[in-house]
Amino acid sequence: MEKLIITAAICGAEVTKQHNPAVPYTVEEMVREARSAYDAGAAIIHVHVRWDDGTPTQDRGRFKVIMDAIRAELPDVIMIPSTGGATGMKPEERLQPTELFPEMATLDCGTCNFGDEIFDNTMPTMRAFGKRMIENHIKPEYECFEMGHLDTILTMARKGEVPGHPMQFNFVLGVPGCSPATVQNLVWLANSIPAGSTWTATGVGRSAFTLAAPAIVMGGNVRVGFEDNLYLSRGVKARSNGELVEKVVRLSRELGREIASPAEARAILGLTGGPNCPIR
Ligand code: KMH
Ligand code: ZN
Repeated sequence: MEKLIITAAICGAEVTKQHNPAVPYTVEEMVREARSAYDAGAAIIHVHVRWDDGTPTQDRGRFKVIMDAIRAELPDVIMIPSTGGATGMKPEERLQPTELFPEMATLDCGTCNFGDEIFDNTMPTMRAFGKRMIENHIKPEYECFEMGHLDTILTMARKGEVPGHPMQFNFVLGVPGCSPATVQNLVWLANSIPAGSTWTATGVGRSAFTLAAPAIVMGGNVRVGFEDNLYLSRGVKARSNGELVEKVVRLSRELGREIASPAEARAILGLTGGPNCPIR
């Protein structure tokens, strides 16, 4: 089995310092959280950005400042900026990080309920995002929140509307209103992707580690971080993203799977850019 790739979603767009005071907003806080996750074993940082007051933004300039600062601190880390942003944002606003030519970026695979909100990803939106990623040579991480999202994106890949083989999927399970974080759902999704693809499991909230454990055993990869989970265990808030990553590392080692470095993760994911390519 390949080594385990751990992604840290250090910030997200929905959680705030009221939920957990360690949620990062400023450039310095983002670098601090990226460093804590990296030191604990994360090869990938999933990047959302905020203004200093915590407001989520997809502003290209803010992404550049924050990704440059993380790159200066952690030259080899893989960054996956979000094109999902926050619910309610318009497609053009969301696409701004792709103008920085990152190695990878998220591509969300369909519309869904998202708590009390609607996360809007119409077919024309997804076609526009796929076209941009093909043009800018960005490998998408296909975010599936619903079982049907997988079929949608596989059909689009067959038509050449989004980048194809080898595809990287992130099964984000447990968002209120979307597919629940069950082992059955994870098994179905992992068994439904094309041979040679890679996948990651993200269990939202209390499912973080109960979804991580089967993903580790099944040969998938794992995402944790404040975007998805604020607690280390029942009633115990994580003091950093690094603490969440450390728990995944412990689980993985107990289960006999080693942790991938960024260079090893690039090889597993088929990323062709060198460590310094992300922002050209
Ligand atoms: N904030 C969510 C509405 C992504 O990064 O691509 C969407 C999200 C997905 O976080
Ligand atoms: Zn995200």
